[in-house]
Amino acid sequence: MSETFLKISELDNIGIVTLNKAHKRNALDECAIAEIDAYFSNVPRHIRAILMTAEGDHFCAGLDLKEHHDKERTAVDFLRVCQGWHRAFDKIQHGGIPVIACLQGAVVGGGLELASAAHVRVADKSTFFALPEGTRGIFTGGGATVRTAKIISPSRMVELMLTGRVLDAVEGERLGLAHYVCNTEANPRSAYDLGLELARRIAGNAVLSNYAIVTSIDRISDMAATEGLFAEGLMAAVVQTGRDVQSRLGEFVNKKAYKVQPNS
Ligand code: 1HE
Repeated sequence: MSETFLKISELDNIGIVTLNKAHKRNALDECAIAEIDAYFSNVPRHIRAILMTAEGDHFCAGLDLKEHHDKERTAVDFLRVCQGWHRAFDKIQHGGIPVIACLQGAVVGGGLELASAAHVRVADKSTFFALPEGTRGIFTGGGATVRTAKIISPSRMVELMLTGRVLDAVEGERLGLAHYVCNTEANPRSAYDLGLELARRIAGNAVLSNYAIVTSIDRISDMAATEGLFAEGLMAAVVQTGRDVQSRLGEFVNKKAYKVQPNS
């Protein structure tokens, strides 16, 4: 039986998606992208958050360079490859279910493009980020010019690509590539443990709030202010009148809800 790229499991209502080709540093070939697309096209209805993890010392080494080398693709072939990545990663980002990525080791090239599609990135201190495409004579094709540039700014992405500079976990956190750095003195938990705790917490939010958060904020940021404010109002009108609202706000009104506090 041939090995699959993704290992899928569940913990209660959390989907756990594990990149499972550690011997190739989880490099992304055409089958890997097809499996990612298939899972995120059809997430089981009871899943409320997804934890994306990876086997081995490295999250993902990006495009399978051997496959690309061996296939001798034409420009049209590779345009189709890119469109496949764009489709799959768009389903991660805009599928309506929060995705928490647990990172370690290399998060490079297409691996960074994959991580950039997740909504929360929790990095082990071993994590390093890079866009080595320039040094390999190629270009990003899995959405970095849109997603990663939005996170770190186009100017920083240009500099990273031109120089091939490698950022460590803390530098990545400073730029927004990681939201948390783990396995440190200040935060001794593993990235997996913290990622799972965050996934559970997020899964406890109202489904419609999570849907609005992960599908509308990024899109609204691409709109002009007038359209953005209108879209925000529409989204809020749907969410604020949703099924869960009366009971959740009732808890606050009846002084049974938690209070927002520092360090929570
Ligand atoms: C691979 C790949 C890969 C490893 N494609 N096979 N990405 C890169 O430029 C990163 C390329 N990889 C590396 O720099 C290193 O492999 C790592 C820093 C990630 C890990 O180093 P290390 O020492 O742990 O592993 P290794 O010995 O380099 O690799 C182990 C095996 O994985 C080896 O295969 P083997 O058959 O000799 O055992 C490697 O060839 C294989 N491997 N990375 C194919 N990327 C849509 S466009 C996106 C554009 C990009 O993503 S460009 C960035 C590509």
